[in-house]
Amino acid sequence: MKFQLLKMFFIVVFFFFLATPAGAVSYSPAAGQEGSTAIHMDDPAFIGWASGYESYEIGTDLDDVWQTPEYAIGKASGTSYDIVSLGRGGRITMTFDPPVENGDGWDFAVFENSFNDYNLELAFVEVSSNGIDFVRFDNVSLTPDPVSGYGSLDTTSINGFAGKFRQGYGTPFDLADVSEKTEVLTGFVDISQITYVRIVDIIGDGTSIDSTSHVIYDPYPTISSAGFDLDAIGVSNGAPYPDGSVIEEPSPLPPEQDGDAGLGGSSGCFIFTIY
Ligand SMILES: [Ca+2]
Ligand SMILES: [Ca+2]
Ligand SMILES: [Ca+2]
Repeated sequence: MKFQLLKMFFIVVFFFFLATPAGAVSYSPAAGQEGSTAIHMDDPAFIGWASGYESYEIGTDLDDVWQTPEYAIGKASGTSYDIVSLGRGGRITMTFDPPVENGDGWDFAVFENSFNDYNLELAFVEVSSNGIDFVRFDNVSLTPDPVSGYGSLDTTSINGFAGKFRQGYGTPFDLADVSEKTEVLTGFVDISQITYVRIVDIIGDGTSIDSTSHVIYDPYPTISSAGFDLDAIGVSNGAPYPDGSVIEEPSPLPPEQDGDAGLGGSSGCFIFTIY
């Protein structure tokens, strides 16, 4: 009898853990799905687009045909070709005249050219009001394993990166999310007049980490147009997220690896690992 009770107890415990997966964190799903924060390029909230660029630093594995930064100026095209590729590990700084302002809600949205909802190339997003001091949006990647060049990402496992959604749909960013960063609090970055947005390609082979020290995976290796493909950056200066969208940021679990990678979790405090 005692043994039966014990057995029952362990069965209950087993199913409890089965029903409560360790990584029960879910971010905005793909464009078109319920709860998605994806913003369509024809959304009336857009009042302007990037007006220029500077500091186009080309990464590796990038053919000449994809190296035209002018394709990222102006309205999003939603196509595969009206883009500038960054190359593996490349970056570009887009400029804004007039500046992007921190209004109520999301303030700008970044468009990539992915032709589906899962073969997604990711980039860090950084903003500046003087072109010298940049602050990066916090980001989370809970993708558990390396992803091949034609592999898939789960949109609900990534947050705070450009490139979350397929072509024609922008990933929105709210400048209020960086309002507590040191660069902003000390006045080096003024989120009421952002004139530079820098897009930094993430090399998804396991060498990049997110704000909470998780390893970031994205399709790797890719060739000829490697890296993030920027179609456009649209400006709203504050607009509501789509009805019913999931905008609160769930607290990710700290990374499972041990060691000295840094502090994580929901503290908002993190340490960059120097390689
Ligand atoms: Ca805002
Ligand atoms: Ca690419
Ligand atoms: Ca474009």
